[in-house]
Amino acid sequence: MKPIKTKDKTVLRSLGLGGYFGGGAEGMVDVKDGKIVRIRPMRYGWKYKKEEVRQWKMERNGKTIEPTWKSLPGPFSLAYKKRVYSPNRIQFPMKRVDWDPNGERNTQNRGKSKYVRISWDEATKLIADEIRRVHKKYGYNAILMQGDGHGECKTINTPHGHPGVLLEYLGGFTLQVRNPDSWEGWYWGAKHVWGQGAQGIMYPAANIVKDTIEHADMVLFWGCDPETTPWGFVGQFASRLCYYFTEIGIKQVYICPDCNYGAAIHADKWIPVLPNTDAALQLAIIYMWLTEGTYDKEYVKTHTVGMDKVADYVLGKEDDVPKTPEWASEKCGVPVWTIKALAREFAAKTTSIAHYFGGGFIRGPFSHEPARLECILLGMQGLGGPGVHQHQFTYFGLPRAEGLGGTFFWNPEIEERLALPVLSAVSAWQQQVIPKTLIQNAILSDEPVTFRGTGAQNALVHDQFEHYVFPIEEEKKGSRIHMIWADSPCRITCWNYGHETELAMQSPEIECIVVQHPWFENDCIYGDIVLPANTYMEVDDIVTNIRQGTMQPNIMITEKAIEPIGESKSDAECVREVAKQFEGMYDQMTDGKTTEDLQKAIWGYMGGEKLVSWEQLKEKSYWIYNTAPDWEDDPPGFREFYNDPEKHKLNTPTGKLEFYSEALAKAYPDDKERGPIPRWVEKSHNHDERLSSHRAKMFPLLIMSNHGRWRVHAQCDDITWTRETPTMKVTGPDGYKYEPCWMHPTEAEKRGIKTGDIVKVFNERGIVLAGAYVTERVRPGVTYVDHGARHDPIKTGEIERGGAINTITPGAITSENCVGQIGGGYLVEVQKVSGEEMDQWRRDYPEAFARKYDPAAGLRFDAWIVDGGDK
Ligand SMILES: Nc1nc2c(c(=O)[nH]1)N[C@H]1C(S)=C(S)[C@@H](COP(=O)(O)OP(=O)(O)OC[C@H]3O[C@@H](n4cnc5c(=O)[nH]c(N)nc54)[C@H](O)[C@@H]3O)O[C@H]1N2
Ligand SMILES: Nc1nc2c(c(=O)[nH]1)N[C@H]1C(S)=C(S)[C@@H](COP(=O)(O)OP(=O)(O)OC[C@H]3O[C@@H](n4cnc5c(=O)[nH]c(N)nc54)[C@H](O)[C@@H]3O)O[C@H]1N2
Ligand SMILES: [Mo]
Repeated sequence: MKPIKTKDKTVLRSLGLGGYFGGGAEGMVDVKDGKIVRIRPMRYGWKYKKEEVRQWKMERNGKTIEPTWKSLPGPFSLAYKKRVYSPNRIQFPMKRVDWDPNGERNTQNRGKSKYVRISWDEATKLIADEIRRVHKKYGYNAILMQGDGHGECKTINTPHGHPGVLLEYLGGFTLQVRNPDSWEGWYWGAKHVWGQGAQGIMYPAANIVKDTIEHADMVLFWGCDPETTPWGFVGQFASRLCYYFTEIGIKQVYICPDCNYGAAIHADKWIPVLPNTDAALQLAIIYMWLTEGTYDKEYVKTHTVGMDKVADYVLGKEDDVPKTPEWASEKCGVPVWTIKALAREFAAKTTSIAHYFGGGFIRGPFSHEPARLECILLGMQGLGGPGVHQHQFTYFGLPRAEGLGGTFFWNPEIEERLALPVLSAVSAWQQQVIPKTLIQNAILSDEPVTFRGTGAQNALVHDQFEHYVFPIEEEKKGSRIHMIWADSPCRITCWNYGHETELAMQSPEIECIVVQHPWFENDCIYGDIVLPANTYMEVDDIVTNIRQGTMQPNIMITEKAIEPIGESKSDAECVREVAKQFEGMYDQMTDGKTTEDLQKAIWGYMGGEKLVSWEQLKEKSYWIYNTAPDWEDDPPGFREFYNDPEKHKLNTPTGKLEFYSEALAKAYPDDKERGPIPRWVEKSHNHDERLSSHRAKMFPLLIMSNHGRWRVHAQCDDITWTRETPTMKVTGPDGYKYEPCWMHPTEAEKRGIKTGDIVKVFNERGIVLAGAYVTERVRPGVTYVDHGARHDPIKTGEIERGGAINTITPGAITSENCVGQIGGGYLVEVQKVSGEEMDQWRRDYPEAFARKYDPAAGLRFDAWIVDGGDK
């Protein structure tokens, strides 16, 4: 009997969704009859034998850990065909039905009115005409390019930023600078203590995994879920590492408001803390160490500055308030005896702290304070010594690969030669810039917007001392925003105060909004002209799976799996089509290079020729890097500084760990939120978000907003398989799949709420509907809704049905001189939505409830098209 043919071909993919920094979570995609039939983990041995690749191994107590010979992608990666074939895919170019560039633009109807299909020709002509008009009337800085964000791990067809390449050739544009959203606290805080690393995390971080395995007794997972967030970019190796920690006897303590997925499996102890109160807990630990004398006094003397000032504050000499465990317990909700036990255990055991990035711990109001306090905690216990590190867990710290320099994207020469958007949000700098957290202010406020520091992700620390203003002077072609071109349209569901963003998008000042996107979701519904972009499955490309958390760094030539869906084109092609409308621009954009030319060039920049021939790479379609033979010689983390702080200075003004920052004291003497030493800030003119506030009488719960286990931010909210999971969506009595809102049984009972009820989460900034999920896995005093659920407005700027919780996050930045955003740790109330209230909304906003909706995948693309698009 002939075997059944289950596939015509298999192609490789990076299934990570981190975007252009290089991929991970590799997989194999099987295609039959032009359709993706399944996605499997990658077998690294597909075309190579294990002996051909040099691998690393680590050992303690005779037990070993090494990379697996099969990739470990997360569930949404393996389910990604559902995303490719989502009913939510944009099939053709469109125009908003009541947007007329020669007549009424009806900007107030953005987010409400539907769309009509237009041809590629018409769409590109409309866009080019608008660019010319806006340039003539206001100048090129009147166009804002929103091109940052994560996304599929393509390189040539990379998501985000292609429009910037064209706009730059046409004169320039206003750059939306992406604030360091993943790292707010580290960036605005820790950088001033240990100086190192662009984003402010501990860096260098070579070999800290090995050093921790060999020397640590305990790891504190402080705002860290190794069973969830490693999935988004690199896959599940972190999980293996945690099991291994247990096997070799490393104690794992989880400090977080929820018993998160990592805690549920690996924790020896879970310490449920209230959101954004970690600073109180940390100060009490310092208090215990100071009063019991249990810290490394010699190290503090030789490696740090400012311990005396911190001690004065902690012991109450500065403000008459000793930061005792009793003081802290009231604020952070952790029992006094637990604080004491944690402080003593931390001092007695060789301890590292692990984050993936840090969660709400470093993304709340004043997040620079807990971040700086962590540097002090580690500093007081001999940071850099054996087993004492900060882990950005598995992100950095695995063994070095041979021949792997930087990534292709970090080479500044490439940008020009290949005309690719090289980290557009980071390095394609423009004269006029506006931080992403301040876009609404830039549009809605009549006053110029001023800010200290841009928040650019790889900016050096001096940027935080610069004074900026938007718009820049008229002589320098400064202008307010009158047109937006967005290829990462999820500001509403991922950034600060989304309801205000909705209103900004409806401003008559914004005469034209162009969006290009594979899926019709989130901010797309505020666009005037829509271009259909396609997915990684539909293009030829090359990808470098070399993130530091990748256990088998490799590079892949990736052949397209399927033909483009509908009339979609790649992000690069979308922009090139518009370029055709400008004399000579198409040729300038492509420079006559084919995809293979670009693949070859990128491989060349990666140092390819020295590693493997182009012919072999093409034939096998992937290459696995060897572990560097001398990887064990890399000093772990801050070891050199630990050994000799005079010879190996840190990148701070004094070269030491600056518990007290003279630079901050001088630049911002009146800053009550980020002073020269980290403090507990109860409230400020920016944020009044503590349970002690009078606002807490109305909004008595602190909200936590994590990164979705079943999504990557706004991505993958429409995957039918994962939507069946009760922690991904809660099916309401009306059949709509609501975003889960976690509550402790005691809090739910007080409010008469049961699992499955439709609830509203609200504060002064608006209402978000959700589905109640009652569980003891979250502590009392807290409610928890992930960020990133798909925006489905009932009333623009006020009521949200899809669960996009960021519509009600604070609009205010991290603190006065830090343009970071707030993700969690603010006040809300949760109430059950009565049938009456729902009926009233149905009567008041019938069009919002009439949209075509498929519970399995959510809102459909055709919900937004006049006559469902069949014309
Ligand atoms: N409440 C709260 N909010 C948060 C956070 C939090 O912890 N809590 N975390 C913050 C953090 S750390 C981050 S990184 C941000 C995430 O914010 P983003 O990085 O902006 O979010 P993503 O949804 O990953 O991706 C951006 C958009 O790109 C789209 N996209 C994907 N692939 C492609 C492509 O090939 N082409 C085009 N044109 N588009 C594509 C996606 O569908 C999505 O709309 O959210 C921040 N917001
Ligand atoms: N599946 C999945 N993977 C992802 C992403 C995704 O969206 N989905 N996003 C990617 C991106 S861009 C980033 S930046 C990283 C983010 O990675 P992280 O920053 O690690 O992710 P979070 O989910 O925000 O937070 C981690 C944990 O912090 C805890 N936490 C929340 N608030 C507090 C608090 O106030 N105090 C303390 N002590 N703990 C708190 C929660 O238990 C939460 O599980 O993940 C990446 N990977
Ligand atoms: Mo992030």
